[in-house]
Amino acid sequence: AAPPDPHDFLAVDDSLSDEERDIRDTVRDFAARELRPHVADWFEAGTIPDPRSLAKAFGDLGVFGMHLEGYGCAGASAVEYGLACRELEAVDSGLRSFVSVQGSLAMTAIHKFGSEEQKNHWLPRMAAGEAIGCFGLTEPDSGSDPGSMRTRARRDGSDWVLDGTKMWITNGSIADVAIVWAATDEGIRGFAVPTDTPGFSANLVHKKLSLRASITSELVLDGVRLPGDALLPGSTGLGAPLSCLNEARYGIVWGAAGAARACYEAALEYATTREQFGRPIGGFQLTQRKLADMLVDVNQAGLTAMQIGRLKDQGRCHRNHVSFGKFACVAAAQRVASTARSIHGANGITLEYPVLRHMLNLETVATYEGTEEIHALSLGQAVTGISAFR
Ligand code: TGC
Ligand code: FAD
Repeated sequence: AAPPDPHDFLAVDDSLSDEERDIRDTVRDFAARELRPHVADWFEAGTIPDPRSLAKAFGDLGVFGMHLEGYGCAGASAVEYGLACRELEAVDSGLRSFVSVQGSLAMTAIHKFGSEEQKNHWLPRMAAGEAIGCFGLTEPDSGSDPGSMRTRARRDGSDWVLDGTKMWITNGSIADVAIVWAATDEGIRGFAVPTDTPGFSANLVHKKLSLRASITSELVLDGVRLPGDALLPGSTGLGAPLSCLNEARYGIVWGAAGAARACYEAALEYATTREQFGRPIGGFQLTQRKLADMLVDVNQAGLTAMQIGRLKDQGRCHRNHVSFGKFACVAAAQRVASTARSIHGANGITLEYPVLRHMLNLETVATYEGTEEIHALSLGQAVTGISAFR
């Protein structure tokens, strides 16, 4: 047998079909051309300077809602969508987040629970990147326990009136439509809220040290009056938003594998070119141990993502598989990013190299879409049958 390729040690990508390989390469080329040259500046600036153009570019690339069928969406397989997330997050978690929130959260909510009119109105424009969506579940006092939300929607004649505050909402300040989850007399329901509705406002979150190439906002709903048809009719109960989260968490499984790979690649390159004591630092036993540890984490994360993707394409992916992947791959990526940063010495703390940027971003990735602890408890429940939550 041929010796393993240091860049795909377990030859995971050998199992890709021609179509899957094409999507991987198309997104990888786009990311190398359009994203990687700018992302350190965006991170330093703490924003995406021209999010409308970026949305249009993602729309042209075909990654918004690419796993959805119809309404201008590509109808791609789960593995194809995963590969796109992997290649985007290899550049920056914030860029994968942009795609996750648009496609896996906002568009998925409309696709799963919206009326035919809502789907026709929003999805083609969102797929094309001409309209931007956000997904408001978290509140200042309601994060891991979204069932405790205080945002209320009450009926007033045929209208609905929404009051409350959502917090930490990706793309909230630039969205055309906010998918807002609110408690009603009938339980938790979802609403498609056009962001120009009177009473709706969004405030940027400043001073983030993580996910800086991403826009994060507070949403304020102050007597927002909506016509009856703003309700997503199929959304009933907390299971509705949680089922959208499964889709975004699935993308994170792959994305984290991408961030891990990018940090390992950077460390391997650095270790073989940086010299101290008259030899490459990659020749020292301690550095080789670090590279071996990273190699294992990167390949195990890649395999985990691929297996969960194959299960999903076979219709066999349970939400506990997704929790397994989010828990395992994000933790692996955090270990790899931290080790990669150490191999880079002082250079590792700058934005000239990607490693600390990834390491900081991964703090968010470990927090959103269910914290590490929440997924650990979901796995504990899955194997014991006992819930530790309540
Ligand atoms: P629990 O009683 O367990 O469940 C309530 C109902 O929901 C159902 N369910 C799910 N359905 C689909 N998928 C899932 N993953 C589901 N988990 C639960 C469940 O069967 C039940 O249905 P029914 O019909 O019996 O009523 O609910 P709980 O209140 O005890 O909470 C469970 C817990 C803690 C696992 C859940 O609340 C949770 O996942 N918390 C974490 C919250 C979270 O992940 N928030 C993310 C906000 S969005 C975000 O972060 C976007 S960042 C995106 C980016 O930028 O990439
Ligand atoms: P808390 O729930 O208060 O948790 C604090 C700590 O307590 C954590 O360590 C947690 O694991 C632990 N904890 C809580 N409950 C338990 C328990 N039962 N057992 C053990 N430990 C526990 N939300 C959206 O709705 N839409 C978005 O677009 C979005 N984008 C985000 C973007 C960024 C940059 C960030 C940072 C967050 C975003 N979020 C978004 C919010 C995110 O989903 C929440 O931050 C996350 O769900 C955790 O909630 P919390 O921050 O309130 O932490």
